[in-house]
Amino acid sequence: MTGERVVAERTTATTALERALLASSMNSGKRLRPKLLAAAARATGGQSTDSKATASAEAIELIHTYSLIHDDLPAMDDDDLRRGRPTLHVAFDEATAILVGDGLQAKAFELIANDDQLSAEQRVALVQCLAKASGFDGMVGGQGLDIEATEKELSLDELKKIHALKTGALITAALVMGGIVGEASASQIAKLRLVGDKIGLAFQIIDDVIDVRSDSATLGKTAGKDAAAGKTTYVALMGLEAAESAALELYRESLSLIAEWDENTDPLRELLAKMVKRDR
Ligand code: GRG
Repeated sequence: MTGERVVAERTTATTALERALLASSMNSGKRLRPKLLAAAARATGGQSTDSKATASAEAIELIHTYSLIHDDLPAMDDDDLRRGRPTLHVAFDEATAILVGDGLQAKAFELIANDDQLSAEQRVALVQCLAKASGFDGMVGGQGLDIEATEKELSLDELKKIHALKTGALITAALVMGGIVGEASASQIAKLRLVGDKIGLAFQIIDDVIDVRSDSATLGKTAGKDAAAGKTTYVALMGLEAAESAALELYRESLSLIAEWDENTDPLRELLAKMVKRDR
């Protein structure tokens, strides 16, 4: 899905930047955020909304992909393996990786602004939601706190705050954006936001669990990285089993928020389950 359209706009990848863009889009990512967005659009707008979700779904995956490319840079997490392949700055170089990330971010907002399947009001609301969730009040803010917290002992509340911003904000945005596409009511949007907050936290806790339990080949990224880098994790604070139970409890709470919603919500329910029952 994502990236192919961005790449297809270019007939040939002639420059290093275009080749790196192509490489960044051909990956084994789980496409979780676009799937969540599409599922929330279906849950609130029914099947007829499916095609309307395409551009916003692509846009949020572009933001996520940019964040991973920049997170892997030597100045941040300094990693050489992502989605089972060498990270972009290793395969190409740092300048190219920075530029691909910058370009993907701008492209995300262009896709939404140009989406003629949606009203002007919907496009503005989507841009507002995605910009807030990915910027200083969301993912970028969380990444900043995370960098500051390295080698410091954090409390559970401090850890939750970092992850609510760094990981959770974009997951919540995916659900709210789906609601905007599906023309959800204010009360449905409020529920989607709560579902996102709970499942975003559960997703991050499970990330810490599988980081300990799994290996680099299964994860497609370096296993055990956070603990080795002196970062506080849920597993370190709570223990493996308690962390897993906490994630499952958050998952159940998220499901109960949408228990009364009709069968158009089934794809969303299935996705929420996959977010906590996973090995990569
Ligand atoms: C560089 C501004 C900036 C932010 C980086 C996303 C992020 C913030 C850092 C990634 C570090 C990390 C491993 C966070 C844990 C949760 C997470 C976002 C995992 C990656 O998401 P998945 O599992 O990845 O959906 P795929 O590859 O499947 O798309």
